Amino acid sequence: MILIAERINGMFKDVKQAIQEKNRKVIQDLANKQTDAGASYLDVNVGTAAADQEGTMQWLVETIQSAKGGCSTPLSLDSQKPNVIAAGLKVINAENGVLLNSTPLNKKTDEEILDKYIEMANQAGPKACIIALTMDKNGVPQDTDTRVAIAADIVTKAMEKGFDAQRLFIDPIVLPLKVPNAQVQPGNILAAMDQIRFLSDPPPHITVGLSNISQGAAERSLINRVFLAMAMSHGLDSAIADVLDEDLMNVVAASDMLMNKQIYSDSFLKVYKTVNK
Ligand code: THG
Repeated sequence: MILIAERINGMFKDVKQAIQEKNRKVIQDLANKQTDAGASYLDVNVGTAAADQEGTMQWLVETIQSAKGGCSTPLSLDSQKPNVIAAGLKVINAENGVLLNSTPLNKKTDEEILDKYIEMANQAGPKACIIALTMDKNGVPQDTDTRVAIAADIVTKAMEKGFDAQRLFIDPIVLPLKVPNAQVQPGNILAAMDQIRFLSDPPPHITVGLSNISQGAAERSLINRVFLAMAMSHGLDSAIADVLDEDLMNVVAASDMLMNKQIYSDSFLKVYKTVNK
């Protein structure tokens, strides 16, 4: 499972405050803690903390990279603005890879946005990957078929540009459950995953913003981890998630084992932690 750690996001109060006060320690502690917990990537999202999003993205990237011990966990630059991603890429060390998160297929104000992300990924090196949302100029689809149709257009566009599907993460977009009429969405998303995994061979990766599903809800961790287990059986091989939630990480380990991705042993939880360090 490719885990993208969610905590360095200006949406969180402590991170927002750290950005405003230029408090490097808060950010560096989160980078180190999430790395120790087994993160494959650290998501970096400036949120709404500062007017200067480009400068904030650069400050976050530089702060993380200069963490004690030199944090070398690859970053996931998270913005729907190509200029903010480009700013981050200017100062990043992408040797170990980088994720460009997250572009829609197209936007009313930017028909070519996916092309721009593909171009930036190509410039960032052969290990650079993209997370593309099943979203277009009409917004976020609510049904299975539109999600799959947009995913197909994303895969087609990548192929036309010679961008390997294995460098592509498709995100069918998880919305909060606690919204009127939203309870049909998890089922629609799972059904979309069943089709997205067969759009190409080898297939694109499939990822989601897992914590979206429980925003505003009770029993958040329980909802997150049950949906994660369900989604993993429908082809999810990546998630932007709270890697500091140990119960969630145990579900990842057990699901990988049940999906035959990790060999069974009585100590499979311990082994998973060691292997993914
Ligand atoms: N897809 C992709 N990228 C994404 C998302 C996605 N990036 C951002 C987001 N969605 C995933 N990350 C988070 C991070 C935090 C929360 C949800 C998703 C979250 N935050 C608390 C809240 O809103 O209740 C913050 C509260 C606090 O300050 O503690 O739930 O879908 N590609």
